[in-house]
Amino acid sequence: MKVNMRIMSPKPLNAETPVANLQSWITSNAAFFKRNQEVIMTDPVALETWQLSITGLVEKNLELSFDDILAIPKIEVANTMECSGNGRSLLQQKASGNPWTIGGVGNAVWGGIYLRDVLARAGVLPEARHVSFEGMDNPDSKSPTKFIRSIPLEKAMDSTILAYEMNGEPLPLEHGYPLRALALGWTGANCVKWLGTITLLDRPATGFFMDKVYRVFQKGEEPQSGEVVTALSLKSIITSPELGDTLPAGTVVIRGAAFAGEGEVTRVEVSVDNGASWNDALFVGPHERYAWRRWEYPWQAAKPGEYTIMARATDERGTVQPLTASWNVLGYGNNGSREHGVTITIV
Ligand SMILES: Nc1nc2c(c(=O)[nH]1)N[C@H]1C(S)=C(S)[C@@H](COP(=O)(O)O)O[C@H]1N2
Ligand SMILES: [Mo]
Repeated sequence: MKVNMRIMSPKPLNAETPVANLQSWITSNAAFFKRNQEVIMTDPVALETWQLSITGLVEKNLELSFDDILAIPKIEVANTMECSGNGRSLLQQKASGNPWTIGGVGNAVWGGIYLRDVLARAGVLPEARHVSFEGMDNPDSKSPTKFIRSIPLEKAMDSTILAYEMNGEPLPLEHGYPLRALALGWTGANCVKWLGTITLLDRPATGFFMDKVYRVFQKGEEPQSGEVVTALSLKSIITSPELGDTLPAGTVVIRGAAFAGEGEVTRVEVSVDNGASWNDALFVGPHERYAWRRWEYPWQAAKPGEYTIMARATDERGTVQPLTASWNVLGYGNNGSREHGVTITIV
């Protein structure tokens, strides 16, 4: 099937998945959103010469070849990855950055190894607290530094993988070939592509991609004073019908996906009356720890008119997705039900 990615910038490539390709549990590699900050790798590196360096606060520096990586027990895990800025253009108040609608998210089955298996080989020194990832892509005029991001050691040891496969295929070039970090349940910014170096640190990494962006802050505040973006926010998206659709009265099956980052989506409800009443949706398809859950709700649309459909997810702790998102300068984590409302006409 031909994929009509919605290109927001061709260079570096920033493109979101069209709604038509958000209908399945697995998002195909071709349709998966692409988000790049820098001059992206245009030629795959030769696997024979490729090396992964593990350095910093380790007992011994390691250089792993691709064969060394393949020799470590393989795991496969379904994980929904979302760009921190997904949904930004749907915010009431403008926020700067790529104008994502709902397609800056996708679900894939990733094949690779646990990061802890690599770290154990290098031997983590007791002072180490953070794990920094550096990509092999190079800065462009807007990004003064290489793409370097760190995550806390706890996350690195518990639920972070190094992926070399995406949906059963070698990791595609634009998704980080040959190896990327994947902090399960966390936003894309924590999932460094074209991984070249892992450094153990006693504090978070610094630099442009740690201090100036991927932080939640308000106007007049220093970016660095804001919280670092980590896990995905509890959220549901409506994938069918689509905004502006005109449908005949009768049964309209409303479909979507809901995710909770490190949490578990336990309930999804749908409202077609501006939030006055909510109806339970049914879950369909797989239910896996870090993956979104598909849901559907058969709505009996009896009366012609204009309707705005909203969905809201609840997690295992009883937290309910907010009706309205909380705004921040860079527009991260938009998970408002209202902002994600889909207005259609019944005739
Ligand atoms: N090396 C490198 N890794 C990166 C980026 C990048 O620009 N360079 N962008 C990050 C961001 S912000 C996101 S949302 C995801 C996007 O991954 P994808 O293009 O595979 O969907 O990659 C992350 N990892
Ligand atoms: Mo992102």
